[in-house]
Amino acid sequence: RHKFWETQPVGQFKDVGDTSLPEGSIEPPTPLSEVKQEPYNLPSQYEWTTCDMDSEETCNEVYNLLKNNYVEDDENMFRFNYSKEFLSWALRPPGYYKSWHIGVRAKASKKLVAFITGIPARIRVRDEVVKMAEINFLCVHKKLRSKRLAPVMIKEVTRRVHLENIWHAAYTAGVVLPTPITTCQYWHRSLNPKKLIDVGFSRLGARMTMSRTIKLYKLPDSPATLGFRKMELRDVPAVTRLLRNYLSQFAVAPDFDENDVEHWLLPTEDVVDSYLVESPETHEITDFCSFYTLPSSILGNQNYSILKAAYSYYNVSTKTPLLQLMNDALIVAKQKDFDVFNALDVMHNESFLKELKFGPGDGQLHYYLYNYRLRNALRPSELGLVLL
Ligand code: NHW
Ligand code: EN5
Repeated sequence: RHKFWETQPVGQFKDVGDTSLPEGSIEPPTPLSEVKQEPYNLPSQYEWTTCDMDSEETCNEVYNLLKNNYVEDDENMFRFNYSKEFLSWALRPPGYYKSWHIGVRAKASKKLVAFITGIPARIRVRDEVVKMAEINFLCVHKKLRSKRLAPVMIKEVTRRVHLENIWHAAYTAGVVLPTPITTCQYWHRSLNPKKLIDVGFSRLGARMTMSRTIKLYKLPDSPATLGFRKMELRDVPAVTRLLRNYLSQFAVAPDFDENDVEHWLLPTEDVVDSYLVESPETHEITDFCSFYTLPSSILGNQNYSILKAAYSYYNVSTKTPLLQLMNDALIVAKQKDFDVFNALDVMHNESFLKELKFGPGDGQLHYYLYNYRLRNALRPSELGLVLL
C-alpha cells in the first residue's frame, strides 16, 4: 500500500496497537561519516537547488510555486496562499539551515518545479526533549505529480537533516500516512458570513436567512478584557515563562526559549498577531493568545479572489477564562478584516469551540513523527504543537 513509507523509520500500520514495542527512537543515529555525502539522484531533466530565502527573487519563485501548486481543500475550491513575508518568517527561525530549504529546478528552463523545507526545533515528547526538524511546504508542480518525486525529496531533506546530526522530525498532512500520532479536526468561526457563503466556504444553515446569519456571528467592536493589549518585545521573558509552564502539561509540545518566543510570537504585521492580558493592578502577564495569517486563493469566483483566514496559534489562560480570551481574539481578528478564524481541537481548544460558534470543517490534520514511536496515539487535547 505504501511502497515508500514502508521503508522508513515511522510507526507502521501493522504495529498499531502492539504495546510490546518500546516508546522512543525507532533506529539509532549512525556515525556522520556514514551519512551519504552526495544528493540523491533526480530524474535527469531536473537538478537540486538550495533556495536562498534572503533573496527576493528566490522568495518570489517559491511564493509563486506554492500559490499555484500547494494544498487545496477536497473540492478544489480554495488553495493556501502563504505570503512572502510569512514564508520568510516561517523558514528563518533561530538556528535555521539554508541547506534545508530545498528546491528542484528543470535543467533546461531553470524553472522551480518542486520544494520541501525543514527548520530546526526542540520538541518535547513526554519527558524527553528531542532535537527535530519540522518539515513543511512539500510541493510538486501539478504537471509533475505521481512520478515518485516526493519520496526522493523526502529522502534528500532527511539526508541534509542527518548531516546536522539530527535524527527525528515532526510534520503534519491532510492525508493519512503511516502512522498519525494524533488526528485533529479543523473548526471554523465565521467573521464575515456573507462573503463565506458567497464564495462557497460555508452554507446558509437550514431555516436561516442571510440577515439572521449575519446577526448570529456579530461581535463587539473592541475586546472586553481589562488589560488586553498587543504583545511587545519587553514581554518576551514573561510570555516565555507563561507559555513554557502551560505547554509542560501536553504529551508533545515545543520546548520554546526566549529566542523562539521572540521569533514565533512577537507580532509581525500580516504574519503573526499576539495579545496578552496585563493585570491592571500587579502588571503581571496572566494570559496570552495568538493567531497567524494564512490567506487562501478562492478558485474561480467572479467576485472574490482571496479568503483572509486567521489560524489559532498558542493560547494560555491562567486568570481570564479561555472562552473570554478567545472571544477577544475573535474581536481583534474581525477588526483586522479577517473573514474566518480557524482552529484545531488541540490543547484546550475544545473548551471554547462550540460556545464561540465555531463549526467543524470538512478537513482534518494528521500529525506525524519521523523515527519516534509512541505506544498509543494521542488525543488531540494531549497535543501542544501547532505547525504552520
Ligand atoms: S502537508 C502538504 C503536502 N503538500 C501538498 O499537499 C501540496 C499539493 N500536493 C503536492 O504537491 C505539509 C504533491 O501531491 C505531493 C506528493 C508533493 C504532496 N507527506 O511524488 P509522488 C508538508 O509539507 C507520499 C508525506 O508520486 P505526488 C509535510 C505518498 O504516500 N508523504 O506523489 C511534508 C506516496 O508514498 P507511498 C506524502 O502526489 C512531510 C508518495 O508520496 C505526502 O506527485 C514529508 C507518492 O509520491 C505528504 N503530504 O507528490 C515527510 N503526500 O509510500 C517528512 C504524498 O504511499 C518526513 N506522499 O507510496 C521527515 C523527513 C525528515 C527526517 C529527518 C530525520
Ligand atoms: C500543514 N501545514 O481541507 C497543512 N481545509 O476544514 C497541510 N474547509 O477549509 C494540510 N470543500 O469546512 C492541510 N467550511 C489540510 C487541510 C487542507 C485544506 C482544507 C478545510 C478544513 C476547509 C472549509 C471549506 C470547505 C469547502 C469545500 C469548511 C465550512 C465552514 C463552516 C462555517 C460555519 C460553521 C460550520 C462550518
